[in-house]
Amino acid sequence: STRPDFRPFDAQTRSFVYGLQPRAIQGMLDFDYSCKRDAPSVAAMIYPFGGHHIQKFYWGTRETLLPVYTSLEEAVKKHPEVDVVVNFASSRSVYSSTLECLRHEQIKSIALIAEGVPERHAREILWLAKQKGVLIIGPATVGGIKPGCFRIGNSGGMMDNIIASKLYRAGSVGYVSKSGGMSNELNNILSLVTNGTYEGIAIGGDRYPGSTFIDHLLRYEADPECKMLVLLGEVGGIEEYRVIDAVKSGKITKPIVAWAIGTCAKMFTTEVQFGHAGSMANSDMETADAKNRAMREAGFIVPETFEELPAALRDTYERLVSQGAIKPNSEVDPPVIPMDYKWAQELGLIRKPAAFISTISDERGQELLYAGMRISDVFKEEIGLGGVVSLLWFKRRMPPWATKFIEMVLMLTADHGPAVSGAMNTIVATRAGKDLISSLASGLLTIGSRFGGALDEAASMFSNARDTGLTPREFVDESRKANKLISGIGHKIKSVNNPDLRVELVKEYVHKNFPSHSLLDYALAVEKVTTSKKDTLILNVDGCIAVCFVDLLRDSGAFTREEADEYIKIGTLNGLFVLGRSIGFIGHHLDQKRLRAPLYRHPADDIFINMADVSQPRVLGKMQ
Ligand code: Q5B
Repeated sequence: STRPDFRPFDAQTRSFVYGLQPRAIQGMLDFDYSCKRDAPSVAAMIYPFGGHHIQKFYWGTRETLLPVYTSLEEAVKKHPEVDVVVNFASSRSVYSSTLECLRHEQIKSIALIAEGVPERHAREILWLAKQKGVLIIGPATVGGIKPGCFRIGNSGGMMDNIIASKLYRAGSVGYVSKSGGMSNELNNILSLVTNGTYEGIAIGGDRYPGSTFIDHLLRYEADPECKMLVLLGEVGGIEEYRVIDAVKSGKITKPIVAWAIGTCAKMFTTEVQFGHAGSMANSDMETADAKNRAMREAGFIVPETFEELPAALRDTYERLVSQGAIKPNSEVDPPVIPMDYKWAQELGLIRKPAAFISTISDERGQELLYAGMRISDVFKEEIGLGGVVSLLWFKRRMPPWATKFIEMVLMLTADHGPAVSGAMNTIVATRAGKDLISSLASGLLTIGSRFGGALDEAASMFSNARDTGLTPREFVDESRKANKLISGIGHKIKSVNNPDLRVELVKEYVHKNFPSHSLLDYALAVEKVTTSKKDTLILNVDGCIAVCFVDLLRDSGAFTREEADEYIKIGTLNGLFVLGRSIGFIGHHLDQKRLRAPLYRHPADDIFINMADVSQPRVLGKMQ
């Protein structure tokens, strides 16, 4: 890099962000855009898990893509211009990831955001970085900001704060503090009483920061663009005294305004540990009062109270302007950065119609809700699978006899052997090597008007016939005249003489438990007519469940008549067979897998192949 050592960040600085931190990165890119940078300051993210991929970010009003690498190794090869790492690794992994950064010569500055880094690790990092001439900022810091150039992570706060503190363009004041929060306060004060921040670094509150006050103040001293220094120290430690020595020895000559926070510590009868790990006075000279006194004596500009700090800054700044040392630039407006949708919504500035409406379940709160019922109550009240179906399908709790009926239906329809269409398809798909979901779907897709999917039509045919006053015989005759099979009637193998016991069980349950079963009675009367013609034309399992469900919907007291009719109209009842039979199809899939069943090929002698009636293709035009 062509940057001088005292200026680690400029408008060309490019960085890696270690860790998946999309919000922080978006903040950095928004800052860059407000500074009118040519290119985003983040070149890539490093995230060892989840594979190499790309992520999308806003660049002003448009979007841009950033790569995510799984190793720093790969990232440095691809981006030789990057010399800064903003390391968001946790306290557990910050040590190893920082050592990895230090192995790459091109990395010249590393900001460590993690809090709670073991002091031993911090000291080792610090020692190694010194050997290699790498600047470490942190740990336990938001980082710092170089207005108009570069923002470390979340430094400077939200974009409205950045704009209000004019951080999109450089001022003349370089500051150093421990706390990120106080840095924001300084940015604000400096924008009000001076031409603003030139660079601000929060070194972090730990006892062993990677760089200290003096490191940054010496940089500012060397940087001709920085005209005035600010030191915001605090109770605890002796770092301020190193700055005092530098001022006394003439290493620092630029005007320096300073304040040590924590003067209130003397109001407590015992030693007080403030927010930062290092902010406790272990001797008299570590108190804020002693530091303020010593700094004042050394020629720093130190106000009497923190409240007077802005006035001291203003006086110093105005003096430098009047001396011609600072020549304030004319203000430029930053480009408008669109507000994030979520933020605007939180502020109540915008509204948007929802693309979906959903009314059956809600997982957003502390507890999952099924139609308003807490999942813990689902179990406390033992509503069973039938109760869950009644909540999620019908959005209400049905009486126990009705939810038990739903469970009975699911159990009865769970399987009917391997020979039925759906089971066959499942088995063939499984044997062709398909997975569980594909094999299940293959079976489910056979459910139709002839097999298993006759419930809805049976419900509507029988109820319409009965509601319009047709006698069972008239219904059968009219259907025949219309050339229409009655849904819910007929079975391939079951008959009057070989009754379907499933149907018998349903009838028995309904007779015993339902308040009324008028449509079942009607359907049984229809069955009498159809079986007198052919004994396989029984009320089959689909038909029996369907008519009983109509009785349930109409007479359980849980639905209005309109609601009951609506459920029949929108097609609800085939869902019972689909849900129940899924159990069996999954069973068939697992069975075939367990059996290691090979690919199935249907025997050719079982297929009558006859192409005698295939017409010859017509020849169009002349054949050569
Ligand atoms: N005829 C079920 O047909 C079947 C008639 C009818 C008036 C009818 C047929 C049918 C309606 C659909 C239905 C659900 C295809 C069935 C199920 C689940 C299952 C399956 C399992 C399980 C059977 C012979 C003569 C002909 C026809 C007349 C037939 N059905 N008349 N209304 N509904 N039913 N499906 O045996 O004069 O000789 O020409 O479509 O309810 O899927 O276990 O297998 O749990 O998995 O092949 O139980 O009834 O009879 O078509 O040769 O007809 O009866 O017009 O008269 P078949 P066909 P004709 S339960």
